[in-house]
Amino acid sequence: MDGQRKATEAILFGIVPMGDPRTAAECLHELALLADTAEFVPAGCMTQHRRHADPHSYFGSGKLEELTEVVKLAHSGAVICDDSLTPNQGKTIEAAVGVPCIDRSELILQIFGMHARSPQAKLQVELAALQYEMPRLRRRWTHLERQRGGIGVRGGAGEKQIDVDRNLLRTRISTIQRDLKKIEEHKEREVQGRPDLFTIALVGYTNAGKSSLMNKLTDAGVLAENRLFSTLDTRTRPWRLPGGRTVLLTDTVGFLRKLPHQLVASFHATLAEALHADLLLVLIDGSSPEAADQLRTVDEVLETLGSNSLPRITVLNKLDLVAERASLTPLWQMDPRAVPVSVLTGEGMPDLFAAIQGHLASVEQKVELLLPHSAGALHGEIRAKASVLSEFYTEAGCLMTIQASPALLGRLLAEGARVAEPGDHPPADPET
Ligand SMILES: Nc1nc2c(ncn2[C@@H]2O[C@H](COP(=O)(O)OP(=O)(O)OP(=O)(O)O)[C@@H](O)[C@H]2O)c(=O)[nH]1
Ligand SMILES: [Mg+2]
Repeated sequence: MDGQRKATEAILFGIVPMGDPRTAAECLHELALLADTAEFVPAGCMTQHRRHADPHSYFGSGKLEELTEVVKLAHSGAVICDDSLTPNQGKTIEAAVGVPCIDRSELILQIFGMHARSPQAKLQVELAALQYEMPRLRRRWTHLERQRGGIGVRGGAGEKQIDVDRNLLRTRISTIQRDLKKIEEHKEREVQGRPDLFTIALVGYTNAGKSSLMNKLTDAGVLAENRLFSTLDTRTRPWRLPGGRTVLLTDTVGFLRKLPHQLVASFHATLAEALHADLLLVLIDGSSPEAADQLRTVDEVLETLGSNSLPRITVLNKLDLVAERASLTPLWQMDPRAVPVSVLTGEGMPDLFAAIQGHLASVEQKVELLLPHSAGALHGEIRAKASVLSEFYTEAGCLMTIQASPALLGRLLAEGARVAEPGDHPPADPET
């Protein structure tokens, strides 16, 4: 990032439901975080109580005049809207306030653009940005022509240029879609080639602590910081559960209220990869006043992705910042089995492990196997992939009581293990 660049001061604005008792700053708190992450300096907040946005100007005309006054007084360089604006609304607002108007989608796209690292994430962000740009080309050009009006630009040049630009965008969009398809096919093969380990995906609201939990449980060393959308890439690492068994843990991009649909669409493959999981850990910042809204948003996004029927454990993180446990009551009403933890202090982690083990016990089968000496090579694999509840060596081989997925059991039986029979047990010692 250019250290010389002076951050632009921006006035934040948005519509709130009639009767919402919160202050403008409280209502726009998340937008302020987004603006800050995108390196704007939030310099003021303005809200209007309305049932619906004005289709032409978003705010009503009186309120828009007020916003214009504030922009002038504060010498702000931009205004940032809490919602996605239609191209027409954006144009009307810019004409009134006289500085660039950035809407929520554009802001989120900028942040994704700043944080994208892998070729896949970069392409996904570019695709979403181009799709966002397409219907707005006209606005950009009328804007440019107005700015350059005094220096002899002939009328209508923009119109032709819009057609040229639109064609360029279409070509670029199809190239990106083709490149992404190749990357996705490659990743799909990678996922299919994974060993048959139980897979847990960390999903949830952005900044809830997913990457911090991943780092705590594995040696992933992924970036975890107090910014929105630090993680844009899916990363999968083995995690040795207490007891020695290994599962796979996947960290991925966070969710957010009013996420631009272009982004959800273009990150669909990344999210779908994460959602190839056997269990979801849904992380929420339990200390946030908006935790219940965060949980609802995560539900909505999972539903959009067709993944709301996957088994899940809700995790209420940042318990160290929760002053009164009673404040978690609304969340427990939404999910009575939600587990409160603090990834930072470790509080509640044993409860989370117990909840995961409990889930495993409910979906896996418990059997006693005899592993004959001839199939001894399977021993290491069983220890890594299944929960071993007891183990006993006899003359015929190793008697193991294990808990494993039906798929793994099927394979073990096909490769030489067999279900133990009463005769496999050594006779009881008459002395005892
Ligand atoms: N106080 C407190 N802070 C935490 C805890 N867990 C994580 N954090 C902090 O919360 C911030 C966000 O953590 P991340 O792990 O990056 O969150 P994430 O869910 O991966 O976020 P994105 O990748 O941006 O969606 C970081 O500053 C962490 O240090 C916790 O239990 N308590
Ligand atoms: Mg993260």
